Amino acid sequence: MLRGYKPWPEDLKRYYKQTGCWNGETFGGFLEKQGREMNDHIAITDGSEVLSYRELNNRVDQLAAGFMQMGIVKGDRIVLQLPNIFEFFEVCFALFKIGALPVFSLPLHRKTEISYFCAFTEAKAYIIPDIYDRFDYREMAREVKEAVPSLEHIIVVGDNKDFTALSNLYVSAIQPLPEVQADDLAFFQLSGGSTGLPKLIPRTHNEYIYSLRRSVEVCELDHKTNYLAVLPVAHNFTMSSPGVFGVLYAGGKIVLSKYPSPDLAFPLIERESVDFTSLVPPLAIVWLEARKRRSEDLSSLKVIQVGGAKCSAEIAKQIGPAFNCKLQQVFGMAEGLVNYTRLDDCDELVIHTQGKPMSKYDDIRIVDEEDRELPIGSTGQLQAKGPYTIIGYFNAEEHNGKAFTTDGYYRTGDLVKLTKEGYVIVEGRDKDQINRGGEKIAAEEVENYLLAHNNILDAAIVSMPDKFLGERSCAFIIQKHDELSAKDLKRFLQDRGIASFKIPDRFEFVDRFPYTALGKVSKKNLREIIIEKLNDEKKVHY
Ligand code: OOB
Repeated sequence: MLRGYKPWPEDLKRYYKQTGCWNGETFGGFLEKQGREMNDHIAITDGSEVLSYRELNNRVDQLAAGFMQMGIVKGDRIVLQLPNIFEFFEVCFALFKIGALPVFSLPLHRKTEISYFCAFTEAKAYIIPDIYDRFDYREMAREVKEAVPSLEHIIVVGDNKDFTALSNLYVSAIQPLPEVQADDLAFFQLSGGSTGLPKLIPRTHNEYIYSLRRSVEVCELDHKTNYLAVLPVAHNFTMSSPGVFGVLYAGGKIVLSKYPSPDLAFPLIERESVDFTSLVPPLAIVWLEARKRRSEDLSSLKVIQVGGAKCSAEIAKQIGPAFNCKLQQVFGMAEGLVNYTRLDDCDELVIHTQGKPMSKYDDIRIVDEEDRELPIGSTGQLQAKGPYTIIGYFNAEEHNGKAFTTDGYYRTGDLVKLTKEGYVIVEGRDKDQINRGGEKIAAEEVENYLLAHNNILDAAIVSMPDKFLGERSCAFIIQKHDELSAKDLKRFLQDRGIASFKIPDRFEFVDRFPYTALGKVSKKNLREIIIEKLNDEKKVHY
């Protein structure tokens, strides 16, 4: 058993098996089955090349053998940082088949985050593209390798320079592969986080495949589904709600778009008869605008999902009519619980709520600050437990004590209320996080990076409202000497190597912070200060 991983207790395991939620399938097992049953049906395309289910399964077997030959064994952690390309799937399923554990980082993560993921999970390998979005991942990998000597292999998709080429790892398949059980860990995802560095989310085959199966049912996917992946496939939304893994589970076709822009996505929708896709709210706004001036035939679209951040009713209203399809709101979290509006829901629910839990085994409650349950209709913190909601982060015992209640509920940090139909309306948040158009920023993480600057005495980061992204981030800074500029600090953070979305959009230099009665920095007051400032600036502007 991996140190730091707290397995599910036996009574819950038994319960979720008895209820049929956990059905004993593994990722390797279901791909194997699809390889046989779906055969020549296309599993993945990028609009020019295609891979059938049989080919995908064969290539996965070859790669699994290659990984084993290089010494990767069951239980090894492998940090994966791949964009929306075929190899993402081949690598994932090859690792699943041998029981090695991908750690899913995002293409925007940089050396600080990646070094931490590699060191924290004691990863044996790190898998990257050569260049993506004008960024050379091999250069970053060199620095990561220096910082994490335990890392044995850097594997590159494309031009490998002096690292291992993924293309050389497809060798003759060997059988039998190591035995992988449905209760085994399958991979790690990252939490959006609110304290310090992102926490790692451990996932077993059983629990995650249940969420796929249920998502496929709720979203009505089948082998005729053509799903367009425009957001990063390594994110939980695009991966499993129902996402690319859901599509493979249903036997449908994944259409990969490297970028979400309409220039790329709209022609793919037309060419591949895409009927289902997932967007974050800012992207929905971009697509709505593009729809007015572009001429592609998008009539194949049946469902557009919007999630990751609150979609305003104003935007939600426009999507169905503009694309002549259904809108589905998705309110989920990498830790588990996913809420969907249903495809036959009335407009009122689809436009004004964020859906209801996907499973009847999801157990949710709304509580006050003392964890006392509130009546329907009151706003409070959402807590959740269930067959695919984790019971603890990896190797984070102290944090787990705060993030989960003693009776096993995950504290989502979201402030919500329930409608009489049991649908969730997201009203706000009581976690120290900024949701920048779906990308999550843990305030404390970025504050700590800033505090490493020798001219910064204190830093506090809050959200500020933004018409397009919903929220942007604003850093309040107390400096030691009066000499810093926003530009200096942006450069400082960039040089440190962190994901660009975490770099504050705005810096405010102040002499002191407002404090609460308990002596903590009052982020509420800081948010009010910046809102007032933004309003004043607007007035000056007009
Ligand atoms: C998804 O997952 P994460 O882990 O990146 O972020 C989870 C958090 C939630 O706790 C909530 O604060 C926010 O993102 N959120 C939403 C939302 N969907 C997510 N807030 C308001 N409205 C929504 N529709 O973001 C995620 C995972 C699976 C499916 C969909 C989204």
